[in-house]
Amino acid sequence: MGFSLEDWGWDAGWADAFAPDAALKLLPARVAAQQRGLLTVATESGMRPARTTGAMRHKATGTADLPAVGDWIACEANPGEETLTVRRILPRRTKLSRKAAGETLEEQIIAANLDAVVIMTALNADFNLRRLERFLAVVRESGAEPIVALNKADACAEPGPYLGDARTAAGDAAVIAISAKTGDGLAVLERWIKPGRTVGFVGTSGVGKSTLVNRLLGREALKTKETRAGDERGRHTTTHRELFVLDGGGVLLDTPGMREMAFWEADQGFQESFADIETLAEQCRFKDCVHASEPGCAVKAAIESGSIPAARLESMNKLKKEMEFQKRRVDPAAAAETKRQWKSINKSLKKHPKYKR
Ligand SMILES: Nc1nc2c(ncn2[C@@H]2O[C@H](COP(=O)(O)OP(=O)(O)OP(=O)(O)O)[C@@H](O)[C@H]2O)c(=O)[nH]1
Ligand SMILES: [Mg+2]
Ligand SMILES: [Zn+2]
Repeated sequence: MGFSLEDWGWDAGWADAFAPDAALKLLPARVAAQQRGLLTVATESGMRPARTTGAMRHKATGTADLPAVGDWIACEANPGEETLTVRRILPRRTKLSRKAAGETLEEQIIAANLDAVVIMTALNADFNLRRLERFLAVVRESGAEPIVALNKADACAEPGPYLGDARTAAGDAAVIAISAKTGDGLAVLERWIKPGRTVGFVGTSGVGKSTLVNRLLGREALKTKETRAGDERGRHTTTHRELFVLDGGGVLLDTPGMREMAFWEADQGFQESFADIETLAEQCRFKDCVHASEPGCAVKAAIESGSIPAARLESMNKLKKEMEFQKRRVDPAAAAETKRQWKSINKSLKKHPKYKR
């Protein structure tokens, strides 16, 4: 098999970004996999191991300053050694992040430089609209295009209602029903998979991400495993993130199942995700309407008429609260500002004669 960086998504833009590193005789590479501290990177001369320096790790203020899967990096070759040393990360075009699981307040980069992200759920007990909304906001925030794929259509008697709900939540993002098992719907998905583009697959364990990546690759590159009978839960079969190059062009990223997609930063992605409600809110009588019990609330009216599901406003409020909580923890200035805003919202609400709680 021939090997070229173009297969891995290298283009004129990356070459420009790399120009200062080229002058220093560094080598361009893309992080294809990461297992603990060790990176596997694609270079002009094939796959090689790479590591960061102690100095780079010491200077890093968080994981965002260290290479992640999908990153383009500038490396130094060490005479007589296979392992490269990472010198610089080229500025990222997109960055898919979440808050690391658990109590720690740390950003976890899932992947860098994805052009599109397929949010997968299965058409069974795994389907969860709230989770889907959260994934959509996070993917939008990353800068990559979200696509919602409802997998296992072959095993679902009535996909219609799922599709309807998913379309309401997805807004302008594409929603498709597919079967990684039979191949149904994959032709549509292939619209996003093109030479020079990188597409990631995310979703909870057992939805069929690795089965789908195998099918698209046309070989069994990844292990897959049956879900538990009864609740359809997966067994966390995939344990690391890895990029794969397709014969026909395009790069795919398989990821381990993620149940949690806690926000790191998602202002922009959040607004895009709830654009329908945000637009309606412009017609509310009060500029600061929180769509609770204010008179002249256009959002409440839309809910009563059935054009917006009540659950959608609920999840919007819930996600907003979580996002603001997260922001306050990370940024004290934002904390003060949110407090000031809510104070004035509450004040104007209380001044209104019809306000009652
Ligand atoms: N009926 C049906 N089963 C599928 C389909 N896609 C995947 N499966 C099955 O679902 C199970 C889980 O598939 P995996 O590909 O391992 O799931 P995964 O999302 O990679 O799971 P993790 O690696 O744990 O995150 C396997 O038994 C697959 O054969 C499909 O379209 N239809
Ligand atoms: Mg898997
Ligand atoms: Zn309102």
